[in-house]
Amino acid sequence: MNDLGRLEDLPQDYRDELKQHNLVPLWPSLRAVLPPKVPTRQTQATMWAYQDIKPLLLKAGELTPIEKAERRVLVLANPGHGLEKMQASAAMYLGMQLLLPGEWAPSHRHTPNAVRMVVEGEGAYTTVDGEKCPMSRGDLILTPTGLWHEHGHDGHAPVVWLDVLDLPLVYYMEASYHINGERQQVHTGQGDRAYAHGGLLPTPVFERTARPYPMLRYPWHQARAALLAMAADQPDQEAVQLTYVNPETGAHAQNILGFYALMLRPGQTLRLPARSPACVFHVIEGGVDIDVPTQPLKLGEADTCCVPGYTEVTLHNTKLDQSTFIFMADETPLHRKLGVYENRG
Ligand code: 1HN
Repeated sequence: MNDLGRLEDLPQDYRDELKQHNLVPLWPSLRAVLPPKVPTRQTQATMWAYQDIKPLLLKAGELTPIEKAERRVLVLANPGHGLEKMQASAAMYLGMQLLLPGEWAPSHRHTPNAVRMVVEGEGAYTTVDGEKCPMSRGDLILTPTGLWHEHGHDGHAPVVWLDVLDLPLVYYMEASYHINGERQQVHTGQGDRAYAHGGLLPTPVFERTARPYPMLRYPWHQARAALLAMAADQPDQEAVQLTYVNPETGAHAQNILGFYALMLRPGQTLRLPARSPACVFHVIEGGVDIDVPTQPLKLGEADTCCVPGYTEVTLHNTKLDQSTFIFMADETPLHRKLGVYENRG
């Protein structure tokens, strides 16, 4: 590879004149923005243990009333990006949110898309676009771009969930903003009931405008049962994996990030190919050792990690007598839409 000219090779008066006119020479920076063969990634393989997060989150519950926080969240920040950037990867934001019994997180809507993966506790609910979505461990609840959402808690113990947003991307695009609203009127009709059975679509006899997000809550008991049925149906199948999709279109449930549930059989080792998007893993049940080139990550129940794109990942179920269930989030829909998606095998 030929060496390109450096900035220091240029006379200072020429550099000063360029600067005055808001001009920059490309060649000294060309290799930095276009490195050979593999992109430079700030995203580092990083793990957040729930046992570290939980006491600090409960402490936040004592220190900061919900009225002073609106959303009481500790952000899972990737040190490779700088903690103050509050990003897990280039396009993904992760946060652990605490809601205490009786608390209320008021209604708002915003341009970034969000999902919640419930980590612990019973009795909380999120109302999204007028649909009241109860929250139980492992449930996935969508709050897609522009839809009103608010959280309440009628139970007796703290509830914690993992928020996954495409905030870093939407913010980078200078398209991130919110609007506060009134408490929503709850209507009847629940997507997880209407679309409870694969292959069977609700069919109105009169034309109705298609809703872009017909299913807002994906109960864990349904996803878990589907994984177990798949595993039993195809005992030789290597990867027992589901994608959370829009049941009307079969496309990814949201536009920018992809969401999946993965089951590892007892003791199973599964190699995932190097793909361009970064990926988040969160253990719903069981335990997994995750091998990436930089360091091994050991995840127990409720632990979360992020790995950069273009990285081969090997998962090993550390439980010999039980299956491990993992929630995954990645940037696949975004990469595919932009035409930069790669699977390097
Ligand atoms: C948000 O609206 C929520 O509604 C959680 O619970 C986390 C992080 C950044 C921006 C908006 C929520 C968020 C957020």
